[in-house]
Order: sequence, then structure tokens, then C-alpha cells
Amino acid sequence: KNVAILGCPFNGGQARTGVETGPLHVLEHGLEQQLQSLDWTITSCKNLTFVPPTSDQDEGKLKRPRFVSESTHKVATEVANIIKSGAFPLTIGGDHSLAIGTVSGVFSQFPDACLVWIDAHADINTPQSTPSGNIHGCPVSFVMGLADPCPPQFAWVKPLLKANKLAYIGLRDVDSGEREILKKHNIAAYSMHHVDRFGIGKVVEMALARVNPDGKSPIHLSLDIDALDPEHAPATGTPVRGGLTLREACYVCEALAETGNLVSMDIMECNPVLGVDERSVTSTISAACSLVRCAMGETLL
Ligand code: DIR
Ligand code: MN
Ligand code: MN
Ligand code: MN
Repeated sequence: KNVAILGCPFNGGQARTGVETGPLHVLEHGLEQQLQSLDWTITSCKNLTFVPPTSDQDEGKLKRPRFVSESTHKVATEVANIIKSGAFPLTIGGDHSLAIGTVSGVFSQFPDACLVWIDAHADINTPQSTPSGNIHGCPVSFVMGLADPCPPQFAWVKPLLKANKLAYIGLRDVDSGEREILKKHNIAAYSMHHVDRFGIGKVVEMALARVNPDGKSPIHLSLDIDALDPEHAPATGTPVRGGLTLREACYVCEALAETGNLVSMDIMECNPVLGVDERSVTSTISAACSLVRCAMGETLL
């Protein structure tokens, strides 16, 4: 069991500073030692550096398109190389626009993979539908090739993700344009309503049946810490009340670990600077570490 940890101190996909300090806090919480005690060998643990370009004009509504494109391209290359080396890429954000890179990297190596996206938000706005212009609300549309036309900065992004290989869990703040896209492409989207109605166990089972019916696809998990209820993870840029409990989110991670098909994971959007006090920072970071450990086999007996 080899894991390569990729710290991505990147904030260019949204407006609030502080999210770039997420990786440092997660590592200072002892994640490396925690993974080692789960019998993982850490083959590398590095922090990428992201330097904003001196000029970065808006592209239509999109903010900082060059910075996001160049940074995520770098992440895509790193993630692909980690997989080629035989290790599990664990990417720590940074904002969720980074997933343009992680998903591109994973699907370049595992074309038949599926993507499980745990988030309060669907992050599937197109350059046309985005209400904010923040690219962290758009990564899924980019890797699906829904941006029409594709912004020139992102010409390198290939449409590797098919609608039937994507499942969401935890949604509760979806824009109207996103809602249309989810419907049009018949995407497996489980909101908090479904979690309440069916329970988290059944929701994960239904999600996996949709995106991985034969159980053979490699799985990439992209986890936005704001999927959790702000009670458990307050230090994040766009908290939304009424979210997953820590146990529900851990359960999803455990169930994915249990499939034996999980090949890569992102943990994104921890913003320690937004914690109102020390306790709220610690609870957010320790929740992030718990989720990673659950995805990496901690609670499988
Ligand atoms: C909103 C918020 N849907 C947007 N998205 C967030 O800006 O596109 N994503 N917060 O994480
Ligand atoms: Mn976000
Ligand atoms: Mn989110
Ligand atoms: Mn997100």
C-alpha cells in the first residue's frame, strides 16, 4: 500500500484567502503518521508551488482563468505520474477547482474510472451558467467537456468524464443552471433529502449501482469539506447548514474503501483562516483527517 501526498496550497478558484493554508494544517495534524499506522507507505509528500501570473484577465465571467488553468495542469501531471509510479494520489487542497487537475490526472490513467463527488455544491457550472465566476464552482463541467465553447486557457482539459460515471452525495446548494445540467445528463445526484429519506447506507449503495454497476471501475473520490454540516466543519469558504454528520461522511469513505476500487482521493476547501476560534479550526482539520483515514481503511476490521 503506497500513497503519495500532494499538498496543493491553491486559492485561485474562489475569492477567500486562507484555503491555501489547508494542506499545511492537515499535515501538521499528523496525517502522515496516521496513515503509516494504517500500514501505508508514504512514497512522497510534497507541496506544489503555485505562482499567479502577472496578468490574468477575466475570460467572460470566469475569474483568474490562467492561474487556475496553469495550476490545475500541473496537478494533472503530478497525479498521473503518481499513479504511474503505482501509488495512491492523496491530494490536499486548496480550493475545489484543483479537481480539474486531479480528475484529469486520474482519468488519463484509468479511462474507465468513476467519480464520487461529496459536496454541498455540485460544482458543475459552465463558464456560461456560473453566477459567481469562481472556477471552484465549475470543475465538473470542465472535465465533462460541457463548457461550450471551452475557454481557451483550458484547451488542455480533455472531456474524459462521462455523465454516467459521476455520482454526487450531500448536495444542498445547487444553482438553477446546475440543476438543469444534472437533469439533462441524468446524473446520479443524491442530495441531503435522499440521505434523510433512505439513510446514508442505502444512498451509497444506490450511487455505486448507478456509476459502477459491475463493480469493476476504479473510483476517484473528490471530497469537499463543506459536505459536512458546519457544526463539524465550520472553517470553510462556503458553509451550508443541514449537511452530513461526521459519521455519515465517514461512512461514505468507509464504503468506498470497502469496494477495494478506490484509486485516488481529494480533500478540499479546508480554510483554517475562517475558523472563528481555535476549536473550530481543529474540528475542521481533524474531521478532514478522519475522512481520509476512513477512505484509507481505518475502520475496516
Ligand atoms: C456556487 C457556489 N455554486 C458557484 N459554489 C461553491 O459559485 O458556482 N462551490 N461554493 O464549492
Ligand atoms: Mn467550494
Ligand atoms: Mn462545496
Ligand atoms: Mn466543492
